[in-house]
Amino acid sequence: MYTLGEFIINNIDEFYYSTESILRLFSSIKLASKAIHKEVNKAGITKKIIGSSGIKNIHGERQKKLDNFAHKTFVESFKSRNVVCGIASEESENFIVIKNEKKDYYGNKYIVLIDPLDGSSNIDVNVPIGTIFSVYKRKSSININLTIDDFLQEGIRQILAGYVIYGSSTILVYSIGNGINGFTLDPSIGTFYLSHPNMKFPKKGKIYSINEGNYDKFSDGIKKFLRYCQEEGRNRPYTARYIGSLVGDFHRNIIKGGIYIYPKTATYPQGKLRLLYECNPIAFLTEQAGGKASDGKNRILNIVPKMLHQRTPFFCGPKNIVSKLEEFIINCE
Ligand code: AHM
Ligand code: MG
Repeated sequence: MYTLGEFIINNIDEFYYSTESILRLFSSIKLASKAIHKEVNKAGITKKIIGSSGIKNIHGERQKKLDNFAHKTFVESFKSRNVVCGIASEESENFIVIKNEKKDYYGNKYIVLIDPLDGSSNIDVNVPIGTIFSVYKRKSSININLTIDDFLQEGIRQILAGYVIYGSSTILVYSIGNGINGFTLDPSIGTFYLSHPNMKFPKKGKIYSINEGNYDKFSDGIKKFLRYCQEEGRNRPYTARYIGSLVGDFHRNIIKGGIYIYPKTATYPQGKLRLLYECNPIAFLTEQAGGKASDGKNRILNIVPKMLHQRTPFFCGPKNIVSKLEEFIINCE
């Protein structure tokens, strides 16, 4: 059974960029996710980590202690490995610049965008939560200051994307653009082992995942699509499953076959989810797993971002179901 480290080394030729860089990037991701795993697993027995931090984040949402812990842990972990020059996080209004103290050859060429703790509303109730990460090569030259343009890159330019789900077990799923693979943490020795090789969306998905409590706020296209999911038909009705954390819903849907839907609503006219650190990495994984990710009309990975915390409607899952949803949206305009 491969460990994550062995798997990376055995597949290193498929990483277009330097070997040293990917090892440093993964060293940061593994360490931070194990620290979060540890905190999540003792959340029930210590008040230190559950509940609100007492402050609101930049989106006006009440920040949980674990959001804050996860943000700080990832930032520190990337900082100490001299591979990343800038981090944008859901929990920070502006991007964070990281200086390469050692000024070594590897020279911190990479940009990380991260949702450190996705599904915050599930923290206190022992339901799966996750971390989502996305990595790019910086656009600007290494000798000048980072700019916002280094972060506003189309999703298609991601060189590494993935998530960690903290559920009944902790699983890290990633892609460097040659398929996607999942690794389960053995907490007794702190090692991730390959458990989900070459993950692909099943062709015949039967699940739809949406917050139907917002039904009255959906467009006619979405309402008609939901009706379609619920009708008798070929491979239908579908079944509804919604956790309320993108990572948890996506992880189930890729294994069992299903579509995740977060459309525009009256409350969120641009959609709720963030393009850069939620939708793009999940869209990258979706495509690598043979699926499709769309904002209803456009491929998510082709959207040119204008703002760090930009929102978008988001639909991802097996190609045929996502295409069907797009038909309903376009026909109802
Ligand atoms: P978060 O990153 O602040 O936790 O929020 C993002 C989450 C997604 O993971 C999830 O699918 C969605 O927001 C749930 O929203 P809602 O409660 O409106 O259904
Ligand atoms: Mg999130």
